[in-house]
Amino acid sequence: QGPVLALVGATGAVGTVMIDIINGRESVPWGEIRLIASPRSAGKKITVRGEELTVIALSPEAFDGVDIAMFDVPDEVSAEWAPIAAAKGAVAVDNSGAFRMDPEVPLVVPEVNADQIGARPKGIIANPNCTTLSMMAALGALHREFELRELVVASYQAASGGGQAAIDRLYAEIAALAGKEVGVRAGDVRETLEAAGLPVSDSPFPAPLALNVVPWAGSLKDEGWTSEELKVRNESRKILGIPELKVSATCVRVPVVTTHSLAVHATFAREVTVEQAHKIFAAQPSIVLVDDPAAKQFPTPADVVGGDPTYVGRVRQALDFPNTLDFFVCGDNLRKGAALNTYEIAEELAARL
Ligand code: 2RA
Repeated sequence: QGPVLALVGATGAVGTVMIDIINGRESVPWGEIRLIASPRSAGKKITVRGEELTVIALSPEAFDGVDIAMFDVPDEVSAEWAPIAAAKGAVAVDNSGAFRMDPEVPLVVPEVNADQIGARPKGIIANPNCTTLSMMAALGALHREFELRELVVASYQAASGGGQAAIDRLYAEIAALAGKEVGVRAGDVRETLEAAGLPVSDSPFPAPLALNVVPWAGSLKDEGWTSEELKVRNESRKILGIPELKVSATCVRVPVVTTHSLAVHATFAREVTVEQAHKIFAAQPSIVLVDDPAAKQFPTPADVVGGDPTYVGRVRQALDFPNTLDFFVCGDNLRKGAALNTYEIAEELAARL
């Protein structure tokens, strides 16, 4: 009999992708899969690997006999319930922001720092934020060879990072603007949305997102930085094990439904050529290299959404910065950026139980 896996938040957006990932696996190591959600969703039936399962309500007893509990719930729910699951003997793998920077909680990307999985004094392992995660496979692979020193990134983040309401808003804005000649005069997109009953004051975004880009993701932190930008800095340092890594990030929301992209400018201790970087990316199973400038081949969110790998392209040696590469990555923020990485940690744990 294999280990018991619980999925907390089974009916949410990431939980749904998680079930899709479990259903897509050729084989799974689990003796039992238990679906847990808020009392509101309890009783719902969901088919997992051909078996109809009934969602049960979140309670301490729900964790009885559970070996690994994956949490895809808001921060405050994880903060309360992951320790309860751990106290019941489960390893909690948490996709919220509640524990990521806790020094007693490893922050894991299996292809970068799987060795950290064993040291979990609180019985909790954290999954990184999707923005950081989207570039970690690529940076981890390069860091192993060339020693990363400095990182400058601009993100191009999809609406779905903001949840279902954010996706709905983007579709509504696109529908309201379709066929109209807007985006040609300052404020005309905003005014057209307002006339269609979509004032920006009702939006999860602080500006129109359709026909626009919005240099804001997350919440305001000290000195004008956003929470997303600080996560990129702090989480990259922790995952890569470089506490002094110099990082500067600008996080931008773009009118893409799903798949985050990042323009990465990474400086290493040693010289790295495009050819060497290509070889390293090509050798990493979780990376797909799409990089043929002459044929205009590079990754875009529209071409890679729904996929598991990190897609890398536009790899260039910086002309004016020694030991520095510029490249572009795309990763599905709901899959590798959230559900898939959490599940890969659970699989890694199952192999060690
Ligand atoms: C976002 N990274 O894209 C966040 C989601 N966790 O908004």
